[in-house]
Amino acid sequence: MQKDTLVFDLIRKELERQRQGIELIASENFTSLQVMQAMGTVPTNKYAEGYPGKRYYGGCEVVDEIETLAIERLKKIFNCSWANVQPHSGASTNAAVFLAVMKPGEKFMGLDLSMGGHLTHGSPANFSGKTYHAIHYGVTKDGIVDYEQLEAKARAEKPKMIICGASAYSRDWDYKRIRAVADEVGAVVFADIAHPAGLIATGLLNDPFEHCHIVSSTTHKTLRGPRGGIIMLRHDFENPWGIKDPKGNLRMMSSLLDLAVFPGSQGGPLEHVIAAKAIAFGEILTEDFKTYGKQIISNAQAMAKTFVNRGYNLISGGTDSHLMLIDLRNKKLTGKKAQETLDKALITVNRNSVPFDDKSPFITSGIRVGVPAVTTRGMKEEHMETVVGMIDKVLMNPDDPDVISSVSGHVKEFMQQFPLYPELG
Ligand code: DSN
Repeated sequence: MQKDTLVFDLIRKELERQRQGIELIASENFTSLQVMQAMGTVPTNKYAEGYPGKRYYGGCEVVDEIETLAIERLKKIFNCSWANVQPHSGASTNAAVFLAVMKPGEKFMGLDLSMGGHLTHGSPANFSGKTYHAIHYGVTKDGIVDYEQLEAKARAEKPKMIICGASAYSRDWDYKRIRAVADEVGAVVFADIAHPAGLIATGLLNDPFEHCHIVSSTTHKTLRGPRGGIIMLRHDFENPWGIKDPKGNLRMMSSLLDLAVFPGSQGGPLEHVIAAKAIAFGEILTEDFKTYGKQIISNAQAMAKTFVNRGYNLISGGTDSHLMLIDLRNKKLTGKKAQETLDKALITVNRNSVPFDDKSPFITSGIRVGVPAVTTRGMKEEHMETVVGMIDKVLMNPDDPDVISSVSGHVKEFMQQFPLYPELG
């Protein structure tokens, strides 16, 4: 068969884009070569609806071994008793958790999208906000989760589920405090750790599993695996909320969640991606990954300090994790303008609403900046100063093509010291 050069040329072009630029999107990372290689392999040809040992198709004995390996490694990372590695993405992961726990129209609570939350935590544009009754908590003027508001709303509204977790929030979570109020009102606590999972895996942030009933994550952010999702329970439990499966039977929480992934919301699992997840989970269990996690935190701290020293307004004043949210209003810039201008200089960030934003989500007043990808490229604390220096130069001269072109030249030269996939030639 003739090689589809059109597509492969575009893939090559994307490789060059990733190599040349400074990748600061907080949710992105660069997997190892073996994780990528596994994704392009033969399990993609296999249907395997069901779970290891309980499939609806023949010929599943090998993918059973792959999936079991992924599950066992994941359980070891987070010291869990049960895990599901089949969700195709973060959004489908969360859809399955909703399906397992909630009936349409029931009430739940999550961090407001405009305050750093995620679409699947109750945005009116998302299945979570359309199918269920979403109420929200926010952050204080200081940019910290407003736990008092969360508690007051939980007591007044008695939601069935409280979600902790965010997409654009730089501080650690007080899971214990959320569990305490959830116990008072009889709510399920669901932690979506898609962003900080790699830092939790390495013990660098609070452990949500100690206090949350259900934990989900993506696998492609700080966990540095393939694009996908996972759901975990530290301890399986008979659900005290009387939640029943579609046939009306009371079940253990693990069983409700398994049913909600398949057949509840997905069909055939992506076993080639699960193979890549197994490889990534193996990498996470190494000492090298612990070093990586520590370097992420050191780099984020160094970057945050440099931004603050240059007069940037960081929401909450800094970060505990891998990302920071910057309010650009004192710099007379919108998030949109900043993102587009930085793109021209080969520096990739995303515009982001900041708490109490007066601009639309399409324009925004802020940008979100994260260091997992540049840390994978090998950057250390001292490089953060160079990177912030380049960002500052662009943002202070957003309409000067000469400055932008000089910075993009500098970026290309600077990034040559951090090779990406040299094996790919
Ligand atoms: N889109 C992801 C992020 O950038 O945080 C969340 O799903």
